[in-house]
Amino acid sequence: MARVFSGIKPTGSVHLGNLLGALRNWVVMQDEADAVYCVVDLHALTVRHDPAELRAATLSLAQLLIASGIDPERCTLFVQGHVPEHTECAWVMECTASFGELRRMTQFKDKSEGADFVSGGLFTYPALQASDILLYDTDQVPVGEDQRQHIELTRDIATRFNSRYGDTFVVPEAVIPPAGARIMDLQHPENKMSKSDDGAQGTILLLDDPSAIHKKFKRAVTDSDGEVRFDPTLKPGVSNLLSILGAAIDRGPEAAADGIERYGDLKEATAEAVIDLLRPLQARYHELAADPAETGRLLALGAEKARTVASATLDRMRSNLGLLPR
Ligand code: ATP
Ligand code: LTN
Repeated sequence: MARVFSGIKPTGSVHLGNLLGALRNWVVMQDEADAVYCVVDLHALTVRHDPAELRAATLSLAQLLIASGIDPERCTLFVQGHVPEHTECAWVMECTASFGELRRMTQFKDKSEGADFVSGGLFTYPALQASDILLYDTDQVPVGEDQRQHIELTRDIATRFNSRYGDTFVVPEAVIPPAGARIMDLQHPENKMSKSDDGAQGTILLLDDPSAIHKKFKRAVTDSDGEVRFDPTLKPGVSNLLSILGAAIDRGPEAAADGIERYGDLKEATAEAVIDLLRPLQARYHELAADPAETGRLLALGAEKARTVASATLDRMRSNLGLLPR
């Protein structure tokens, strides 16, 4: 069975784009592959953060993943900081990547430009990400388009390491969903729905209550021609609503338009479908949130499973590198 690995950062609130574009796919993959999913808390340290917020966001993200259908029994779900092999391997990844490769990463350029403090960790971030992936003999990495460059670098690091020190790592592939899997902002349908616009009217958060969801859809930007039709280029706002409605009721965006003639009805139908989609998820989340010790137990089991795989890869890596056995 193919090994799948993906990670999500505990920064900002999880939104409908994350669910429809990534998490739903993670849920499907846990039955089709040997799936390993990680809340990458160490990656959240590359920029200034508030410790209490990080602690709460890490726990809450793990609970949201479980509430979305990620089942710790059917996959491995863990927190990056619980598996020290990641940081040990990351040093070797840093020594295998070149300065020039790390400097060319567009995420580093975007996040460092104009920032008043740029940490060394922001620069070496992709080396830690490579260690996340390579420690698990990963075949496939489901990610968004924005992560393509980091996965390419991971492949280059694995290939270089293997040719210098002998076959050690599996060279992974990125699995990027088709363009249709991009959910756009309800107020600015030319931009993707994003965590960075936390609380904004254009972003539906997974924990929004029904009245907030109704309000946000009611105010969603459409256009002035009045025709309900799927055409992302000419009608980005209406098409985004149709994509969301279609995804929520498991139909294509064109089929979702069937029988809907007015924009008001489209917004209402989409809001209702999203509320129905999120209702069981929110109920499960609130149950889990009431018992943090249970989530802690599940994450500890996940970390144990993860360590078994990661430590075997690390031993292989250490031995091939010429480090004395310990
Ligand atoms: P930020 O807004 O801070 O860039 P993000 O919302 O993109 O964050 P990530 O943690 O980078 O969130 O991404 C988690 C996963 O969700 C990734 O696989 C990403 O491709 C996917 N994703 C994020 N936004 C969308 C969206 N609008 N539509 C579809 N998938 C999305
Ligand atoms: N950099 C990714 C998060 C991430 C990740 C990973 C994704 C960290 N480690 C390993 C896939 C595999 C992001 O910003 N979305």
